Amino acid sequence: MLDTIRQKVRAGERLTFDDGMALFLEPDLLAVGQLANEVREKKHGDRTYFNRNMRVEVTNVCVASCLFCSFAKLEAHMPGAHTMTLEEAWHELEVRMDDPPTEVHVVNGLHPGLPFSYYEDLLKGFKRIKPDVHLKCFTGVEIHFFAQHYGMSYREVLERLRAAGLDSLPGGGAEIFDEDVRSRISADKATAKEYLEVHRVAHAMGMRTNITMLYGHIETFAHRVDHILRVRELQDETNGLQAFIPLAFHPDGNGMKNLPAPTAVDDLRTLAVSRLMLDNVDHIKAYWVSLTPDVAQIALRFGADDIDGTIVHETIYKAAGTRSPGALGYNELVRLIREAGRIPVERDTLYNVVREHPRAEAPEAAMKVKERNKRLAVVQPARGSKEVSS
Ligand code: V47
Repeated sequence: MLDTIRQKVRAGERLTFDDGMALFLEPDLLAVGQLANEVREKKHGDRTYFNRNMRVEVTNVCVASCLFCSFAKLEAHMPGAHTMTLEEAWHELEVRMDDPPTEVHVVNGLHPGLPFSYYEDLLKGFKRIKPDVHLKCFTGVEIHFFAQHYGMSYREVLERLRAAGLDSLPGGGAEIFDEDVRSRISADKATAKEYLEVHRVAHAMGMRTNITMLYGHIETFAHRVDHILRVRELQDETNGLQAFIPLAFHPDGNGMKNLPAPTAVDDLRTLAVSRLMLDNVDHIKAYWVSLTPDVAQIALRFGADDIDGTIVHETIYKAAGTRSPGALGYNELVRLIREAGRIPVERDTLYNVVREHPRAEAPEAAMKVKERNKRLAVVQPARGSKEVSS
């Protein structure tokens, strides 16, 4: 079966639902990865994208009770519930103006007690501080909630937010589109149809968006393939998607805490299958916060061409028990990508190149090992310590 799929991919033929299933069931993970890598290299060569971004989660108060969420609090008075004042939210950007991000990414709970002007003022304030910052804010689920809660159409919500400074939508809230799974893990928020319609409207207005997929909980491979195909269908229609982002489920502190987290093999396979199925989406993102930097680095050989950014202050995955650090420095991201044998390309949110770094040269890397061993010999002369050979 893999041979047939390989031929189809090389001939530029589109893969079917059955092909997607076969890729998920193929025991030879490396063969699947290699095929995805071929497609990735055809599209992007060694180039690997990242950006200088920061996350702000202004409120975790949320009327929805998603089974996978460890972040939300149902009511504002509950312990651990927080909502930033506008000044607190703006301060997050103000304190980073020495080394400013090019993107602010905002994701929130669905707070029932804030006026719509809070969100408009939030965006205006960020732009006042840094007029050229890209505001990638509010998931399709949040936009649907705003429309319902404040009595507007999706287009009206998006137009008002765009007038206040919104530039694009992040991909959160997609979870799994299959209606049965969705009704079990997140029954009380935008349906798959509504979520996709928000993205359709945003694209019609010329806004770019991302879409995610939350995998590794109660869904099956068939649900994942179905999800990916719905993304492909929307992209055929609108061509407004920039990146697809598979998100690995983290079980700590939520309603599915008894489930094991997906393994690295599952992570790499899911990224590879996404790359192979989504022939019309330019970028597959290996979100290092969800995967850990180590797995994200390997993912750059399994179809992924983007690793997300510096992040700075993430709370959703922290609450769900991620082993990833809360932030990665710019140089750490560059090193991570270089050591994977790729070329680090700093991008802005719309994938315009900000800076392309040179690739690592093998002799240089070897020299570094020798240099480090010399230093180790100096700082660790302790009894019983072993020589590190280079
Ligand atoms: O919508 C919540 C997911 C999303 C858990 O657009 C969880 O560039 C795993 O949307 N385990 C928010 N996942 C993050 C997000 C995102 C991330 C990176 C890049 C982009 C982008 C968007 O996180 C939520 C939800 O699907 N999530 N809880 C959990 N326990």
